[in-house]
Amino acid sequence: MKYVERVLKNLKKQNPNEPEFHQAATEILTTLAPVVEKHPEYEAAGLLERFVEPERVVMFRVPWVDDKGRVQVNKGYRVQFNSAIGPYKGGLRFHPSVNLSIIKFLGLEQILKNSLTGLPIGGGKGGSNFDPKGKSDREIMAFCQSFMTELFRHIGADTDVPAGDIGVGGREIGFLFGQYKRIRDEHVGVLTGRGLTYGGSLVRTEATGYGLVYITEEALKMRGDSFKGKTVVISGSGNVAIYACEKAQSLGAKVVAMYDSNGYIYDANGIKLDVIKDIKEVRRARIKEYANLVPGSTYTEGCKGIWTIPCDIALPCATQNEIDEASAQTLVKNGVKYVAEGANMPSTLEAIDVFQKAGVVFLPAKAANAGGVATSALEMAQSSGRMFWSFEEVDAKLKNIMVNIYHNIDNAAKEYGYEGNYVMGANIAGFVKVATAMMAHGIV
Ligand code: NDP
Ligand code: 2IT
Repeated sequence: MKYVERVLKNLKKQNPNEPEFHQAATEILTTLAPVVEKHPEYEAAGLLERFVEPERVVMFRVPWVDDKGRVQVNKGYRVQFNSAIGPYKGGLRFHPSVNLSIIKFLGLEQILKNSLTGLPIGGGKGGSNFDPKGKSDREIMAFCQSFMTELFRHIGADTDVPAGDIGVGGREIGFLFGQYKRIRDEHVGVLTGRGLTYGGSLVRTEATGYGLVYITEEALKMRGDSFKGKTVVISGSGNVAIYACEKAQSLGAKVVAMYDSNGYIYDANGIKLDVIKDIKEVRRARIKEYANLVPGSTYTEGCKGIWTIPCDIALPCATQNEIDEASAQTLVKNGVKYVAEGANMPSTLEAIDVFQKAGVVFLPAKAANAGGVATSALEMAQSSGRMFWSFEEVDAKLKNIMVNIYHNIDNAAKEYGYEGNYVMGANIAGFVKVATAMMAHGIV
């Protein structure tokens, strides 16, 4: 049996009941076969076995008291996956669906994503099955303080630097940072996505969505095309979706649909983003309200239908496995030309296959959404240097990073004989740097 197949088989056997982790590992390992064939020393060094095993997994109890005085208990996780090229770096997700499999898939992806940014950051991810929906600010604070009361001993500005993800935005990072600072008595860059008054970076809020559009713009440009006049469908209406919409609109695209976990809105005239921002960022309400506020728009219960809306460009920006094989087929039938993943692993393996066979330009998450973590690394650089860069400066660096990622994955795909296959290109380009560092470190 070939090396990658053996490692994958063992991984499934040793980590049963972790379907998301299996899915991410399958996608990654199957594309690395040509690399490990070229480098037999990797197998001799057990490199892949080490690559798929987290360096450390921390799981802990998070007790807190709700507004009715009842004790609640959640599960907390931090997976410190790989520190070969830098301190562990990756977001925290607060969502009721969170479990070890989901945090491990996100952590594995994060290793290669962070490598692609070209910056010195290793891979990690964490979170909790805590559901922030409907909670008061005091309940959010109580939960975040309890979460950090355990997490603080495992993280540090040069050890592990968490950030936001689903359910974790500026408010949560503020509470988490406040508690870390209180316990450790250190005002350091231990979290990114901090507020601008306490060490945060300009553009971090916009970075993932803007970066997604920058890399897609480069892919369009290399084909003599642009966002101008394109019809775009964006799933989700959170941090990534909102700023992807903002940048796509500024480049002349028409975004016609978005959703939250209850259903989607369709606005043939182009989505009014100020209305979405007010509903989602200010009032933390449901997207359904958009249809009452904007004449001519419609709301449909359920998420999946969004992929039946014809578009030139689809930007899935909500969650894993939101595009299955049937949705991919519908998108292709309706003429989609570009799919760029803002969310992590939003397309199933079968959906990716449909896009690639149909010749759709498919930009996988670890390349397409790397702008968020790249700007986190820029925040870390500013913290270390005790500096504060202008919006224009950070935005220009972000754009440059995304353009470089596009060409790196394009070149890696070509070098290995898979031109235009950006899943291959991203996995290979991301892996080679990590593998080289791991080899240099010996068996650790
Ligand atoms: P937010 O919490 O800000 O927004 C998440 C959005 O996705 C909301 O609209 C939410 O709807 C929707 N959503 C979440 N879970 C589901 C679900 N199970 N079914 C349907 N809709 C769902 O998160 P972000 O925008 O930060 O993250 C979105 C995606 O982007 C995630 O996959 C994340 O891992 C990825 N990502 C985020 C980065 C960042 O910097 N924030 C960086 C790189 C990737 P509702 O409000 O109803 O729950
Ligand atoms: O998936 C991701 O890359 C993120 N949620 C951002 C991580 C970070 O450390 O900024």
